[in-house]
Amino acid sequence: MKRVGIFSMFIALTAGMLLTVSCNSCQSGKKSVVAEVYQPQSPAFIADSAYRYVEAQVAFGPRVPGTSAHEACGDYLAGKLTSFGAVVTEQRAQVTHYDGKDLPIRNIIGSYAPEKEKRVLLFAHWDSRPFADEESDPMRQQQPIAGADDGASGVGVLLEIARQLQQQPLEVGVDIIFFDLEDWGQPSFGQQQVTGDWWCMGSRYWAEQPHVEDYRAEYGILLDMVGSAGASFLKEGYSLQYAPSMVERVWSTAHKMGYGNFFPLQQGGYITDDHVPVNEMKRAPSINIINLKRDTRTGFGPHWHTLNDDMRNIDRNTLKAVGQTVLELLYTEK
Ligand code: AHN
Ligand code: ZN
Repeated sequence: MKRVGIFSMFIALTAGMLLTVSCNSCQSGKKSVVAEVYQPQSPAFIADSAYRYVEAQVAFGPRVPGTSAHEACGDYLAGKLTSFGAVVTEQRAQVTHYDGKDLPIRNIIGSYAPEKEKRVLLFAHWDSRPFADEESDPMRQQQPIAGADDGASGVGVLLEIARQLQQQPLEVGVDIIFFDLEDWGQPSFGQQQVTGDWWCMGSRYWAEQPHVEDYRAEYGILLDMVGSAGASFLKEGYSLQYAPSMVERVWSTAHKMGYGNFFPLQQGGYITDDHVPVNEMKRAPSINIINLKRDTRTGFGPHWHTLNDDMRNIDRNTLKAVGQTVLELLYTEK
């Protein structure tokens, strides 16, 4: 009797619990565990594909404006965008630089659905710095950098995004711009201070004379140094100033996707970069996803503007974190 009583009490309790559970889950589906897992909307960003696009650029040698390696790499990039179904426009111009050199600018633009009013702008610089001025040896300082991270990484991620856009078209229009002549700013070894600011020449040219009259985009995203292992994309100062809601969207998307380690919820410094002219000329409220460090002298990765900025720095996990986050943003755009 006693044992049966306990047993039937156990059955009754268990049944009651089951009932409660099933009733809870049918009445409030939003509270169930399954619904809390974020379901990505984007196709898979193939990091190895992006890696190969970085490698291909670096294989041309330093992409220093005015050199044949630069011109050949430009042809490669324009060809890639065309093969991925973008409408390609090139902007060519000349500027006379602080050292008296005439330097060419070649901005390479790939547009998806150019007829659409609502647009997103994605950009990176494709030139590489003509001198490794952060090297300590004065001889080494004079050599051009490979720019695997500084330049090629952002372009590589955008080429993989272009490939995805061809396979799965979006509702919104997209413009991918590879800006030239970003990285010929004042060398740190120069004794004399040169007058004027010589960073971001390609993006300044485009922001003043865009490829389409009165060009505007809903928002813009700059990728700069998005390839190295253990990168930390602190919230860059101008991005927070000009496009705070985009910073919020991108960082929260990264966290939902499981890439929170790469996107700390911390503010970084103000970086003169291609998003500044784009913001100043009101072409698009734009953010910069850039590897910023709190523990280095320069505030960037230790390989920054040195001869160490080569393929050894490039880590597929970092390319993936950035590429998948940006893709997710695009494919959740209404
Ligand atoms: C400054 O150091 C002020 N701007 C650096 C922007 C840059 C150079 N990004 C890559 N290379
Ligand atoms: Zn640089």
